[in-house]
Amino acid sequence: MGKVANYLKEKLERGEKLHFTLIDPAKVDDLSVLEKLALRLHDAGTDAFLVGGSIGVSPESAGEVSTILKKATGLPVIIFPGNINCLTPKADAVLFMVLMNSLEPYYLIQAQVQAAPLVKKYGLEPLPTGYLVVYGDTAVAHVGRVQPIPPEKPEIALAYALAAEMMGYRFIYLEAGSGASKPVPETFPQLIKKHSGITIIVGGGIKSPETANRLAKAGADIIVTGTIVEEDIEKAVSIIRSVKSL
Ligand code: 1GP
Repeated sequence: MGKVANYLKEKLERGEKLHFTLIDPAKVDDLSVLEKLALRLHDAGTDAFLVGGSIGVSPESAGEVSTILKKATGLPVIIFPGNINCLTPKADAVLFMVLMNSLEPYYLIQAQVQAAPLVKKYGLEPLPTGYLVVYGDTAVAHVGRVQPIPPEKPEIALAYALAAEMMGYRFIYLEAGSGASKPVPETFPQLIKKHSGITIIVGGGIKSPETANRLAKAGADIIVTGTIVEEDIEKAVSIIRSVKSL
């Protein structure tokens, strides 16, 4: 197991709930403020940074952002790839993902085939992840040609999570979509936690400590927030603190 996987595993085994901060390089207008922002998030207790986005990320911008985050905080920087253009040797690891409910072969296998030689060349640690996009009305759903999961059918999400686990993925990422109007239903992590041992990441549309806490208590092991960092840093800090206090 690689360094980042070990870091996460040790924390999870201690019973900690984890928080990841997502930084989309396409939305960083001013790199000079990023260091201060990163320190603030680090001091609040975020456990790692995800770097990536669906649209407009270049390897250069992902590299610049990763370098600043790593240097400022020493926390792991994990690429969260919208596509292969997000890959950079400046990060530590990559969520090596399959968009499980995509209808598009590119997101099921071809992107991974394109990415694999680069991941190896860059020395990025792959974190095998099943990625499940729940709602149909978000950028990631549009770009990824997603077949949405009916919110009142947690058993479908469970079936995907079990398939992910049986195929050897270490993580299932339940995604509402960045900036989604609502987070994923709590019943999804609840049912998956009850019936499988896979590590559950939940993100998208989380804008309050209460929502983050509810999802973590329902079974999410790792909470991801992105948009709130851009919109309201104080709120982002309070979300991180509340997750880390569980
Ligand atoms: C998106 O899950 C992440 O991929 C975070 O979503 O930007 O809505 O916090 P938000």
